[in-house]
Amino acid sequence: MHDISPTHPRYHSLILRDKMAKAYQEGILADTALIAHGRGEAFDYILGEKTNPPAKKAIIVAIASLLLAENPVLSVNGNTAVLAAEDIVNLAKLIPGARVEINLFYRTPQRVLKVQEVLENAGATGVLGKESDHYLPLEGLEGPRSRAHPEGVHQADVVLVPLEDGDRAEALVALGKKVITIDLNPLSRTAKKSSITIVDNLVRALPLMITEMKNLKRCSRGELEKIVNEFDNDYNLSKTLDIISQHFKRDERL
Ligand code: PTJ
Repeated sequence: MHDISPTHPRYHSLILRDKMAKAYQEGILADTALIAHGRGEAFDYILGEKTNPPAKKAIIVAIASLLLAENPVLSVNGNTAVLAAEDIVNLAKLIPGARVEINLFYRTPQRVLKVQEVLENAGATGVLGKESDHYLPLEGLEGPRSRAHPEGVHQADVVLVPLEDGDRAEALVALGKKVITIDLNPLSRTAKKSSITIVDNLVRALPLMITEMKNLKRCSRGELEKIVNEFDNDYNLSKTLDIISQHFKRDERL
């Protein structure tokens, strides 16, 4: 761990980088995880490193959908486990019937075990997608990416997939599932294909989802359904792109 002063202007970003670098050395993360993180950092920078109104809107809709779900599943990869294992566990505990499932893009038995350990150290119980677990293939996908636990993603009606790859997000939507993603890149295929896209850093979005869960738990099913039915993901994404273009216009005037 590098000695980073809390007064450094990029303190929070540097702390996350250190966390990721350490987790990579420990074998929790894939080789390309740090590249994915760097791409996220770049988008976060131009989004102002804050949760913008379209992301707040998507968070509310995501929570309403998770509360309405019959079989909600939170899907976890290496980056999500390293950056937000506790938030994932706490969120899962607040959603009736929610399961947590490990789904790795670069799947190896060693990494599955390490991600499982990270989740269990954060308090997770009954984690699905373990190396010894049964799985069923998801239609439209091949190889390890097609793995889905029979009691998890395979039978889920609503799936939260932070940092998902485009093919998988598309396949899950094609199977009729409501796919919620958290992705800092509003132009990614995942962002475009998902049902509800939260364009925000998952380290900010997940705590806000927990807060929103506590607020929306008081709503009736009818009120939750209204929130979900009124949402237009394409329109919401276009609002995020407006924020990015405003960001560059503002900088032009400097
Ligand atoms: O652990 P594994 O094997 O499942 O691998 C996970 C990664 C993330 C390495 C893998 O899925 C991958 O290569 O992802 P991509 O295709 O690089 O996509 C990552 C997306 O997540 C990019 O669009 C980034 O902008 C975005 N991103 C990165 N960090 C964050 C993020 N979005 C939200 N919060 C972040 N902290």
